[in-house]
Amino acid sequence: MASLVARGAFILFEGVDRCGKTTQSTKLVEALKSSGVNAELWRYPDRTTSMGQMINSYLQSKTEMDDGAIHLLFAANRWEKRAAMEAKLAEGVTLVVDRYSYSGVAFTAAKGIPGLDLEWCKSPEVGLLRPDAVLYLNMPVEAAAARGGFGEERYETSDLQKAVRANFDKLREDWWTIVDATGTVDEVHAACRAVADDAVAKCVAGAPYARLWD
Ligand code: NYM
Repeated sequence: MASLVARGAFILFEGVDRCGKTTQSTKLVEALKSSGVNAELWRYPDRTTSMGQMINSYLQSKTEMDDGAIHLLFAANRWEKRAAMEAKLAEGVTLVVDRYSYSGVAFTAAKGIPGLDLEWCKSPEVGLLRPDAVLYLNMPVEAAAARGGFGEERYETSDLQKAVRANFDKLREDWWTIVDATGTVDEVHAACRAVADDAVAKCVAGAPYARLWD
């Protein structure tokens, strides 16, 4: 049985490319810290590890890789950080995370490779720590693309992003918070801050850990 312990909160940002995740996650960490919450910003893929460097090289189209193999590598990049993540939370550090397993599933399944459907994509993620709160920055792909266009990396095309968005719609769970990401930076931040404060308070009061996809 999961024990009730005071711990940090795991707060996750998800959404299509260019929806504002990096701006909002950075701003949220600054805001939490300035109100005395011990918080850190993490992101996936974590490109600093040797697996992360392989992922980085794939995303930059410097290497090719089988679609199933790169999917498992993205998942393995979360597994290799799992113990460190859990240790941080147990120390009372709140982790604001920019992308996680939901991106992993939404992106690979968007490729439409026979056999690599949502269920297949979820399986290597099962058992990873489940976030305490998901802030899904909801933005139509056209609005995201209008923010300066997609970049040079693999996956940064409107068609793929539309399929990713449709997959996020299928993955959404009722405990997620859907934030209208078309608002101003401050409006979006205020919505995210309220959810984060609530998650932090619940975890300080003692909250069990949950696992994907329970
Ligand atoms: N991505 C990200 C995946 O395909 N699978 C994953 O598990 C994760 C975490 O990598 N286009 C994709 C989504 C992005 C790209 O992310 C890199 P970012 O946030 O642009 O660094």
